[in-house]
Amino acid sequence: MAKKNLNIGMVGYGFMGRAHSNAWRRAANFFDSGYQPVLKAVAARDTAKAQSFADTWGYESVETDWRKLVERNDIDAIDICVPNDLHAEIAIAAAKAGKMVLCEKPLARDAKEALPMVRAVEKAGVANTVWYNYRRIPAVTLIKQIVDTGKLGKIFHYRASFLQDWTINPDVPQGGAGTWRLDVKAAGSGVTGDLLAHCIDTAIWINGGISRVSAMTETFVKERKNALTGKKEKVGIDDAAAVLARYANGSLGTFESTRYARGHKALYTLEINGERGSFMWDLHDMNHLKWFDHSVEGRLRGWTDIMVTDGEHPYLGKWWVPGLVIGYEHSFVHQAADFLEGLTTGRPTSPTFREALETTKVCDAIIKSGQTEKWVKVG
Ligand code: SOE
Repeated sequence: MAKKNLNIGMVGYGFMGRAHSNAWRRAANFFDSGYQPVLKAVAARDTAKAQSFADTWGYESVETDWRKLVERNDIDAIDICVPNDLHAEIAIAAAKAGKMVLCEKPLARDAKEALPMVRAVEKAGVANTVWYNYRRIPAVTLIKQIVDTGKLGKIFHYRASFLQDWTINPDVPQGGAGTWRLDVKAAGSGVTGDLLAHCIDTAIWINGGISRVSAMTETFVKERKNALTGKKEKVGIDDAAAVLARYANGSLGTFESTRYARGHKALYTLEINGERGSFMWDLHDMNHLKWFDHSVEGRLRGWTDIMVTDGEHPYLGKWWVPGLVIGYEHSFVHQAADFLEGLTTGRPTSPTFREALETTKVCDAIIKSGQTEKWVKVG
């Protein structure tokens, strides 16, 4: 069957621009669908850097204004890889122009900003998704598949944390290309929108909706130099967050994220405990999954270490042979591949903008609870 071209217009060329470009390049090599992604154009303000990015990744052309990209007739999908404060304007313009929209996480700085984005893609009837990539690590997808079968029985707990240590030094600036995540105007929030959002997305996907939260948040470094102006400014982001949560299914959640856990670079861990079994997983050992099955005979019962590389495991049948591992970048390839499959079958690619709005609502509730020191209802 002849494949249709899917012409991608990438906005941004940073860390995520590379992760997404790599995903588009590889998805159709490893996964079947009716579409062939074509890296048509990249938009960024700095022409020289955009051109060098285009040359490295094989984009056919360069625009210095994302608006030009959105107007182009030869672009089918806009992929947004710029700081959070630009997501809404670009996504809404792209949807209005009839383009499919893929947006890097979090959807927006808060739910108020995200809601018009949801409405815009729904009104335009265009395919849309938010890149919450960790769901698509095979071990994590496997947890979802098994929980969905009911094998764990009643769920009591779902806990997750995402720990880093890169902002402990007070000389790290806020604002600017590499450090916009520390500037509340650009990012919307700190670790809550940047790291905890990943944990919340996966939690909702596996264990269902979160109804209430109680959070403790802290900003350890109160002032930082702005990388653009050179002036010291008050820091508006949360550096750390610890959260208690109640799920709609009656289970309890605990979440933690910080950029002040010395020694941890990107330690995402999650655990789910049910009546009949539990799963434990962490990103530093991402191809392994710990499984406890209480139905096993008492003498042999214990934590099992599953190496998730078999052809029967999610996505792995498309890669190498059992025992050969995959990495971080594959989670993005899987998301691109799922999007292409969604276009082929007509099924939306989760999380859609509407689904990702739920995560943003939980993040908003966490920030509000941290500020008020009270339980906050989500939404
Ligand atoms: C921040 O350091 C960051 O790059 C996040 O922005 C990503 O979403 C996360 O996956 C890794 O950490």
